[in-house]
Amino acid sequence: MLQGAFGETATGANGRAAARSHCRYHHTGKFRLMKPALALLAALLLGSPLAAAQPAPPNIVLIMADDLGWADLGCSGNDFVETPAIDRLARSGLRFTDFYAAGAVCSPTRCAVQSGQNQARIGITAHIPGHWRPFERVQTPLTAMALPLDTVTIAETLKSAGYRTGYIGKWHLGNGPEHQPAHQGYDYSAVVGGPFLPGRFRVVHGDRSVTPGPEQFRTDFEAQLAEGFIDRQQDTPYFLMVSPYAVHIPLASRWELVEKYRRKAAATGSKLPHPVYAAMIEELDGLVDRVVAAIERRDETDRTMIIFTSDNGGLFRRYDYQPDADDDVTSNAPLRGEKGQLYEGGIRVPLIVSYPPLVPPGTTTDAVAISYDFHPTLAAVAAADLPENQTIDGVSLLPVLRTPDTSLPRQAIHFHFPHYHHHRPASAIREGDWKLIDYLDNTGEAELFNLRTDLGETKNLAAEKPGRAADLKRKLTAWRREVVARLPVVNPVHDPARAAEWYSLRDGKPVPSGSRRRFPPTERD
Ligand SMILES: [Ca+2]
Repeated sequence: MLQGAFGETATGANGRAAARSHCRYHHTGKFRLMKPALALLAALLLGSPLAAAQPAPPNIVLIMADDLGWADLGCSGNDFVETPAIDRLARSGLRFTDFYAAGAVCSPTRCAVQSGQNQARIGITAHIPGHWRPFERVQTPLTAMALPLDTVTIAETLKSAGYRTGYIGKWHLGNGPEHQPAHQGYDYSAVVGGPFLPGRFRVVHGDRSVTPGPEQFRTDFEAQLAEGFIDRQQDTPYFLMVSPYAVHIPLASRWELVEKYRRKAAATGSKLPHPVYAAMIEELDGLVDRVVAAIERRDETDRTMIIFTSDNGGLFRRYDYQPDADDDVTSNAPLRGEKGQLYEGGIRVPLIVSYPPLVPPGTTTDAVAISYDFHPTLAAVAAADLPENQTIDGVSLLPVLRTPDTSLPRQAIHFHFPHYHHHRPASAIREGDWKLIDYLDNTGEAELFNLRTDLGETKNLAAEKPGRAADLKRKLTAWRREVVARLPVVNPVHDPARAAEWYSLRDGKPVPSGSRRRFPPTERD
């Protein structure tokens, strides 16, 4: 019944706003819904109790972990880490099996979440400021160094519908004070910077009135900030984005938890994930637990949509691969590859959505969805208008949230990562079960995979199915032209012997990765 009630948003107290929002989808041709008059008629036929039960636009809490892989959770089949709160969240809602981070690294995905656009349009194609390898085959484009202030963010869209907005944790969409969440539609912000151990992090932008305790770890501090924001809310619906730094390197966690996973690794013979990484995931689970509990204490579970996801796939090892700098981190098996690659392991990530009045509990979906869908989805949930003058590449996932086996009206999703970072510059397209990775390093190489029969991307079918490969390459090329994607150019000083050398974009000097020391993994090290 409740599900049906939400289905009639075009008729209740928020009827006009919802109808406007739906019409906008209709105009863009992305979405076909009942016209408002028909919706009204349908509601009349269904009777007034439904209309009366219409829920108000819910609070929305979006938790986006950093570098958490697709296979790093209990609910996605990992039997080494313990994630009871996240697993409970999955049981209370819908888990996506085919959800993609729009980028293979941080900033591009964050750009897509905020804007509702594929980040290739904006030019945030690498983590800010990006890697620079001057002697590789191609010179790669610079990434944009901040999310432009005229981009309408998801916070600005929700504010226009009366939401109060908050941002906590890592931002990574511009370093200057003028590019922080406070200037991108967030009423409250506490941007945290620094690694995980006590005394090494603090609020760097926004609410500096809260300071970490002397023995407090970063993830716990971010949980405290999130609880504080939720506890302070009044009757206005709110949107809170919590973006903890966990489980990014440098790996560090509480000694007791690390010891627990070291013992577990010894007892089970488990090699991956790394015990410190497993402890960090459990800390992240604790953050989710505290956020859910804060909502439950206010008796607002039925009025709050909780979303949990990650900004890119899991990491094998740090980029410079220094022995002892950071040991092997995780595996994304059965997926191939890792963060920084367009193989599934770099981009396929967890997504869980819980919202009892709308989302059927304990369900999964294989609907193909991507980070730039959040903006139009949350706009639809909040009955907010999408920006007038900003292309929205995403589609609303609302039909899937309501009915998980619904298919979405979209042909393909696209990735553009023209950088050297764990792999070669490339773009990719997924259309149905097929995926093409098109390398942009002047080799003309492409890989074609069928994800239904070969989830692990073990068999490149490009030579076997040249027609399919050519068709997808043509579509991907057309898409790159449409979004004016920045491309690498041939490097006149290409030197294979020096290709792996890495220079800093900050000071133009070689990165002294050979002298990198390992961070202490616990407070006792
Ligand atoms: Ca990341």
